[in-house]
Amino acid sequence: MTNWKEKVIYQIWPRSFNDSNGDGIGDLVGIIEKLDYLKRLGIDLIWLSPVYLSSNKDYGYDIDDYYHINPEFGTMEDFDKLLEEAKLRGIGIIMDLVANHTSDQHEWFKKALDDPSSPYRDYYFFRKGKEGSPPNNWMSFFGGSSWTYDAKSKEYYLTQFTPNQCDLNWENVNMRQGIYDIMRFWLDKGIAGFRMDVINAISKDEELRDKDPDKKGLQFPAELTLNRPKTHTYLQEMNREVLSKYDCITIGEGALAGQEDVVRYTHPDSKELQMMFHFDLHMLGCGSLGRYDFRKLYRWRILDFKKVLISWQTEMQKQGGWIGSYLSNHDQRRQVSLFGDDKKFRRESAKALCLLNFTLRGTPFIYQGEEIGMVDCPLRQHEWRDYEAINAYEVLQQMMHVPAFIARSIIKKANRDNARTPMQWNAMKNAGFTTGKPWIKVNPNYMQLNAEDDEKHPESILTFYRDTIAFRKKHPVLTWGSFTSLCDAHKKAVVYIREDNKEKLFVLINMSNNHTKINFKNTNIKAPRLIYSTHKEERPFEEIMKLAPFEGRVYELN
Ligand code: ISL
Ligand code: CA
Repeated sequence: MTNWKEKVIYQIWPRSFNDSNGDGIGDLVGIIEKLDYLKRLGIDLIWLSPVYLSSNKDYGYDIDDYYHINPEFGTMEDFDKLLEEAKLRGIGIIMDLVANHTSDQHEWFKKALDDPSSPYRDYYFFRKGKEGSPPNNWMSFFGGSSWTYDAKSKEYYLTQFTPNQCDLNWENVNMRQGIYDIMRFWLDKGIAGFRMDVINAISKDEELRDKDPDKKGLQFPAELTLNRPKTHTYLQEMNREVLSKYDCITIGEGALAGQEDVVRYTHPDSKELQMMFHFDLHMLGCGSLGRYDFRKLYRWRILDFKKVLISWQTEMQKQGGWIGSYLSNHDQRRQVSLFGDDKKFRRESAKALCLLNFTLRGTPFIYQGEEIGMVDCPLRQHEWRDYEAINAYEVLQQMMHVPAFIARSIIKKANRDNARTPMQWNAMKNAGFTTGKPWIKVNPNYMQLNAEDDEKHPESILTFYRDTIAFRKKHPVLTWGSFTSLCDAHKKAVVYIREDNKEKLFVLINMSNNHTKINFKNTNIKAPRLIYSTHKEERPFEEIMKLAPFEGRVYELN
């Protein structure tokens, strides 16, 4: 069996990766064209955000048919070719399994809607309303009610994301078998495994009770819809019936999953999943309702970031859990803009964040464009494409009475589109992404910020990613070794030791845009040897260590 934990994974959000036929939309042939680029980078696996037939209200996460490729992306032949070409280069393909919901155009849902007595009705959650209102007070992930009304049957159905993403009822055994069939179909084709979309949301409170019934208005029902006990039962069944029959990787997306939850999902004894993403680093600065919760948006400090990071590292190690380690993806702002400095220290901070992600305990993920230090692309209102952003603009004004100009500025900052603008390949028109009209704006900074330039420069961010991937692979201690945090109270730098019985590596990363000092007098850290760093100048160890803005170093301890 493959040891998937030691792999390096690159996420492709296909729509914005590379367009091969000039229609302005990235596609599978476009990905094939870039496989050599990915091979040079040194990654092992590609996680492909959904490429199935989709209604595209949530760009691929609202699936009409799991057995067909979205024609905008190509054909099943293109997919098979991608799989084969990737394999020739030693790269595996991870598919996105969206099993919490289907789109309202999926045949299951169409049958369910057409005929209330159809067996498919129970594949979803159809309920009568309460006094002219939805069945309960649940608020959707994207704002507004979680229920969508069907005028024909006068019933509501549960839609926890967009109104066309209909939540599946995992209580229904035939539905579950239907999902397992889909999984077998793709695994039999030879894919490497699945990233599972909001997999911790598949079981809901049996009675679909109101959240905090005494409170007025909609409430986000976290405890009633996330990490429910039965989620584990279903995942164990899925593992028994499907996953255990294949040598495949499994990564769950744990929307708002806590440490105890992630341990249960990923502990080998649970026989559920191998690894899980958590959201806690990205929730920093957000209100409890997420990125657009303007009432509680706050400024976070490096110490807050460290606290979350260290606690996850230590707890997963102590309790035997395993995370997918990531700083950005298609749902989050660009990591340099969010955690680093996208102006003066763009290069330095991109490298520092890379070094951090690749020296932690957990399996590292890279999101397309991260490896060249892409930054948020501020978009004007008519350039927004994401449903969540467009909807939140209305919700903020109508339900929360925020003036339009403030709503706009909140959206502009946190919009998922920030990280969905096209990959910047070169300095040619549209950053070399397409010869046609791109479906979403290209960040105008592509003349100075693109992969082709970075490939030429030994000091570039891209070169640093390559070197860092190679560095991680050369030092298995970075995957398997223990994690011990030092200098917890230091306000700027993250400092830790990774150790196994062969090696002891000492990592220091300045997370700030200021110079900083760390005092190692009176510690037993003496004369370690520098083996890797973000800054190329010779940096001997000193008892009072001085780090430049976003400087990171790795020493070997005796
Ligand atoms: O981005 C978010 C909202 O601000 C997250 O809460 C997000 O909805 C959550 O991470 C679940 O994400 C996944 O499922 C969604 C889809 O829109 C995201 O792109 C996907 O990663 C629904 O399928
Ligand atoms: Ca195309």
